[in-house]
Amino acid sequence: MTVQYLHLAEKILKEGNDRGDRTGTGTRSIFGHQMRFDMADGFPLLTTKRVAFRLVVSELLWFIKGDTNIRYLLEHNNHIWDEWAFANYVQSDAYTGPDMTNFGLRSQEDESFNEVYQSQMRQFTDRILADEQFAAEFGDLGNVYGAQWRAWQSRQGEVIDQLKAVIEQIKHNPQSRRLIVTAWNPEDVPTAALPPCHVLFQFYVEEDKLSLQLYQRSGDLFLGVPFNIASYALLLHLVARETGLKAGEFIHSFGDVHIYQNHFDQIETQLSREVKPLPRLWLNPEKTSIFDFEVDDIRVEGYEPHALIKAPVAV
Ligand code: UFP
Repeated sequence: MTVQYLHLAEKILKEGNDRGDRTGTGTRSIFGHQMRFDMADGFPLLTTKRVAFRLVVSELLWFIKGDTNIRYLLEHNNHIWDEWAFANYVQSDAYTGPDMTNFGLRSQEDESFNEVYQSQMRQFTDRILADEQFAAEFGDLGNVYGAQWRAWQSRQGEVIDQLKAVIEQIKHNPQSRRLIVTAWNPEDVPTAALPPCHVLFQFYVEEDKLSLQLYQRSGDLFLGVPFNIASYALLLHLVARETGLKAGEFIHSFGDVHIYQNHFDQIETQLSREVKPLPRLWLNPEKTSIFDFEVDDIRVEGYEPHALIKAPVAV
């Protein structure tokens, strides 16, 4: 798995186009790529740097629950969606603190601004945890994955549970070519803070094996992609458990897959590291339904990666 990832990194560095991007950081990117990970080879968690699997788990369970409020994530000490909720908050009339315009880039470039930002952010997340009403107003991210997967609003005013429906279809109509969950809703795109990066996924059943293919429209190879691979591989395992099938392949298809200019050194560090064996996934054997899993029911065993590599996130 790590070899395919490093191969993609080399391909982007060698063949990619240097481009400006929405965040103002600049990337090197290619368009269109596919990786295939056979779950029989081990759980695809990158070994050339440590990936925070516990964050993958709580985020995925948050999606599966249909939750869209960052409060659940904060309760599990997961801060990966904080910036998006904070951005809504600082743009609202309720926010009266120091100017936070363009906080993502400024916090990376200006150390004194970064201190002010970190302090405002801490106050914000503390209040989400402590104050239920504040959380309801400013912790909710609206139409993000949880809502699209579990509570898609139809034109007729009905609510469609795509995840439940696709699981039913896998169980009762496994040869279907329509085993799809989509997060991309054109109606929401103009107003979404972050339109879905994982646009759509499809299942395929062959004998006793379940496979999953994801189409990711945009992938940050260093920070986002290792996380995304682990997340969808875990989703595949959970749906396989629920449907009584074996986890087969996770196929990862990309649109624009890129390396940010300020991640080049970190990628080079990874390329210089030796690949290690993949870990195994442990799922609590007492749980069968995907909707019953909690964070303690899921872990990886035998994960001994190289050390964490830090890098700025483009917001
Ligand atoms: N990104 C990922 N994976 C994710 C996620 C975001 O790689 O799961 F939510 C990256 C891709 C891109 C940026 O670098 O975040 C989103 O920006 P844009 O919407 O302009 O593609």
